[in-house]
Amino acid sequence: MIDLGIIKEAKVALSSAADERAVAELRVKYLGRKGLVTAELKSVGTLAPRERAAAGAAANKASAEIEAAIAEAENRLRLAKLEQSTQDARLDLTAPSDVRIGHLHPVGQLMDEIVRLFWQMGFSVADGPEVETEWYNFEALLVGADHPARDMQDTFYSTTPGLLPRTHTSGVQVRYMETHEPPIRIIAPGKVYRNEDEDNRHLWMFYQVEGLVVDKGISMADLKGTLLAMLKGLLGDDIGLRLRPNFFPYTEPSVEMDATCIICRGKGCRTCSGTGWIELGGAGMVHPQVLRNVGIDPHVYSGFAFGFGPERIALVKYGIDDIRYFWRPDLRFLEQF
Ligand code: FA5
Repeated sequence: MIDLGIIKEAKVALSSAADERAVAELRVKYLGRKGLVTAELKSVGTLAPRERAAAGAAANKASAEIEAAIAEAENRLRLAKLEQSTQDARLDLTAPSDVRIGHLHPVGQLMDEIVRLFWQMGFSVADGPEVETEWYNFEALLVGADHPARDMQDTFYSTTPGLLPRTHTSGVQVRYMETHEPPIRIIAPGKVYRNEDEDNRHLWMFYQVEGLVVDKGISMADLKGTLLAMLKGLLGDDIGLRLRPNFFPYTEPSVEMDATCIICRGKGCRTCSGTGWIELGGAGMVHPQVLRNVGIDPHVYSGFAFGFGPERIALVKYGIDDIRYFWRPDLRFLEQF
């Protein structure tokens, strides 16, 4: 008959086994081919018949209990291993690191400044789709398919008829007026796309900020005051501003706004093509027909609109001579802002 002390001894040894190897050795010692319990099982056959049943049952019980103790030991070791690996993988927030902290892109910083400035003047921000319909990009702004003004902006066309990457943000004016009653006072910042050859002042993808004010009694003086407030707020009081007559089909009269070239201080250089001025945007009084098209009575309401390029303002603000720097992934440039 098996000595019950063997079970006890095996359980104690298994409960303190330090690793998988120790458990495997204990399995061999008790349950292996020449193991202590195996020997007892084998010896059952040599016993007197009346002793065999009890001795066999005792040896089987010992085998099952030691098997269970082995499984328990293996489980305990597996959990300890898992615990250790999660400890090892824990993130040490105090460990020294050479991670470089990023910041907003210079054009993004300027956009935030522009939005804040207009917010202070009571404007809210409107949005429109970058893939625009020809209707909102052109027709609703009185630029029909055969209108010569289609050539004013080099357009990318898409393979889907009637849709294009917008060439300017002016379509947002129409979208907004269709769904809102005057008084209206919004800006609409966003990306625009033109089929342009890039040079030091031209990009094929750039930002514009559209502005629109519609109310009773709005005049050219309000437009001029708003543009001057914006440019002085962004560029400082010593920047010279020039408004000169221009043409846009959707504004009448129309103006172009220029700022003194900061590189040459008005003397004329490569950046300003020798003129001393940098074109920042276009503007004008909203054409009465544009108002009529969206159901606003031009006898009751009038409005002004403008659209300018923040990258061009950034050129003047930071004294940079090439607009292409902004969208090149060159950290030596971008880290300066
Ligand atoms: C327009 O896009 C008109 N929609 C502006 C407008 C709005 C007029 C509302 C009247 C009423 P223009 O094509 O001139 O106009 O572009 C406006 C400004 O976008 C330019 O003055 C310039 O600042 C910027 N811009 C134009 N083309 C580029 C370009 N290729 N790269 C960078 N900036 C550009």
